[in-house]
Amino acid sequence: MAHQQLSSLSDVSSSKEHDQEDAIDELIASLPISKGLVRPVHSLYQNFWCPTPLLPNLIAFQRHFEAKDKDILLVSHPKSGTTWPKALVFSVVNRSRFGISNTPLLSSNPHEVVPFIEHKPWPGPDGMTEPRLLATHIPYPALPESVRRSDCPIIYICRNPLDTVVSSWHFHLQVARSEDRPEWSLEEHFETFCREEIMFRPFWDHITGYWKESLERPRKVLFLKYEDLKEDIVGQLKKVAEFVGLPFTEEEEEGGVIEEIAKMCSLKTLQGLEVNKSGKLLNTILEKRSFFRKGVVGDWVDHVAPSMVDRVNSIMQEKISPLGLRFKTR
Ligand code: PAP
Repeated sequence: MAHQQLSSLSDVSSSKEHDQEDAIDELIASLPISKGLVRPVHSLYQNFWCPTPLLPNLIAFQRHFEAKDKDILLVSHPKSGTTWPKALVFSVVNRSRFGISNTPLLSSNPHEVVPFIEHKPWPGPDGMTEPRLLATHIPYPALPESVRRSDCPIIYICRNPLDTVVSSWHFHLQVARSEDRPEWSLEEHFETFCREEIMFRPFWDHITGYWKESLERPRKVLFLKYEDLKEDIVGQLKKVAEFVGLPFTEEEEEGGVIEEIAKMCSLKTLQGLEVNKSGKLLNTILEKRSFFRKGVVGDWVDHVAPSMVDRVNSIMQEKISPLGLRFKTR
């Protein structure tokens, strides 16, 4: 009898799940779509363009994720150098569990150690060791309610938009080659970027959403720039450690722990590890090595035409300068 009741209960809950899945499929099918070069299909969902195949995971995350105050969320716009802070934040947060000789970064790619929530079928973060360290490209207004309401810290990383375009072009060309899709020029890529109908865009709304929140709630959102990490990695690591409530002790500082973390997470070290030289990330078509390229600030100078620079500068003048946010693009 009890067994019968249980199985009818589980029938009810699985039929509810089916109904919910059907409702999500219907919702996705009703969204405006854009087809283009970079990824075959994007859908306009809650005012941002999302690669359509990621939407079921993303919506499940929005609906079911219950943030804990101890969670840490790492957010970025794609190709802002996210791989680097994933390794850095993981090392800072877990430094009492792992040293440089046994860090999981030696045997796993940073994207495996700190997963993107939208790449993981739900239940995403179940069974993760606390504090749970998660990443996403979702814009601020679309984060799950529980993330915005709770005290869980958010670390946002952004990068000079011109370097981001160049990095993104190289990355997506590699993906296209691996799928035997035709290639496209940087000029075409730039135009696609300006049209904004791809990859968690509009870009400027993404950045300013987190920037404004970091000004209003500095204990909730830490806004980092890739260029600042390059310029002063030790200072930035101290900032991150304080922000997540785990400041480096004097002993650690004197013992060179910060420099050790910086070296372990450097492009040179991570790129040189066997684990990052071949193979694909779980559940994706993405080559692990494609996340490591040059990592140079100002790489755009060798690629981008003056007309593109002028166009980006005038957009920045309008959209971000009034908010006190600047990138060096001259
Ligand atoms: P994602 O948004 O798909 O996660 P993301 O890591 O943001 O990718 O972008 C990769 C960029 O970060 C590459 O920049 P580039 O194309 O200009 O070279 C990559 O080289 C850079 N990168 C990856 N790991 C590091 C690191 N440890 N230090 C510095 N830069 C890094």
